[in-house]
Amino acid sequence: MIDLRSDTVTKPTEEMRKASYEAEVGDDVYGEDPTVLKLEEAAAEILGKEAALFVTSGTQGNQIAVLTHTTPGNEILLEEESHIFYYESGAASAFAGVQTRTIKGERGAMDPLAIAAAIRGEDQHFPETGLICLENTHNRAGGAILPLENMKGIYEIAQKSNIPVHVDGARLFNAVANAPYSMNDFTQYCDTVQVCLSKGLGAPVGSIIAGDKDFIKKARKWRKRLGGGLRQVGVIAAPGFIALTKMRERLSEDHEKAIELQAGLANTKGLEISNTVDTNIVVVNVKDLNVTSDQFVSALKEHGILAVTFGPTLVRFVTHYDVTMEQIHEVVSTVNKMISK
Ligand code: TLP
Repeated sequence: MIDLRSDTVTKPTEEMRKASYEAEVGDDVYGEDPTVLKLEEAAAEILGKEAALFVTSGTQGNQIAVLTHTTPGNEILLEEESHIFYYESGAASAFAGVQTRTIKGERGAMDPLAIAAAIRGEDQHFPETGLICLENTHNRAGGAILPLENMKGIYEIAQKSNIPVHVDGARLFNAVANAPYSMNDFTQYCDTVQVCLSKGLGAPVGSIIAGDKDFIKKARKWRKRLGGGLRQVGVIAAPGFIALTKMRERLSEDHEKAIELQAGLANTKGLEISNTVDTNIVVVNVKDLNVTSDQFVSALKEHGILAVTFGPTLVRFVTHYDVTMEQIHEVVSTVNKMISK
């Protein structure tokens, strides 16, 4: 099987497995796991924030951020197809008791003026706007990189109203790899950020949230409340450290594979590429084949290729460390044969 369902499917490298075996560990709830402390310190530095916290997943990191920044009854602003709104099982309302207000984006980017208009004024009828969430790269916008200017515009508006900005940066390293900007360029325009170690970076488990010391102190308590205070967790922080320090440089290879896949599939009769490929995601529209995305995904599976549905006629392919350029070529030729049958 060639698995292009997500960049979450990568298996830990030999070096990661070895690091896990050899990791120095301690009880992290007591703050005594040296491997976790090393990871958190390195992450804070790389993300340009005062402090960082190792959490179990991207979803947990985002939800801890929502919980830490808001109080029940607040309203949070987020893009209408953002992961926090679309794919986190309603967690923000279930846990934080906040109301979500979505704003339509253009390739994932919300207009700062729309944000300004959505911020609530002083009125007893209104909820308070407690948080603005951005997503970079934007998953459902096909891995689109949020322009730095857009982040800046939103952050300036947020600051004027004293509203924190959280970035779901599950794939922010992909943005850095393909944009003429550094990590700090991006993270200067947010108060807190979540990055996944277990996507393009290849770690088996884990995410990082980062922000100022006060935020991380409160976030640590929310992590504990959610049952995310782990013990000798250096065994998973060790592969996370390798992901963070050694796997960022190669993300552009995944982007090259995505461009190659897009070019190959664009030449396939009946398929239409529905996104501009900025990073490692290719979204294909199969409507001209008169099939649904479910039917197309099932047919792909019979031919040894895994992808996911992304809408009634949309199919998502994600490139990653565990798929080679040769396999990308194989996918293109298999899809061509499959369609021309
Ligand atoms: N995304 C997954 C699925 O949940 C859809 C995927 O295969 O793309 N933020 C963003 C932008 C994400 O894409 C994801 C995962 C998360 C957060 C959540 O991360 P995990 O899966 O670690 O909870």
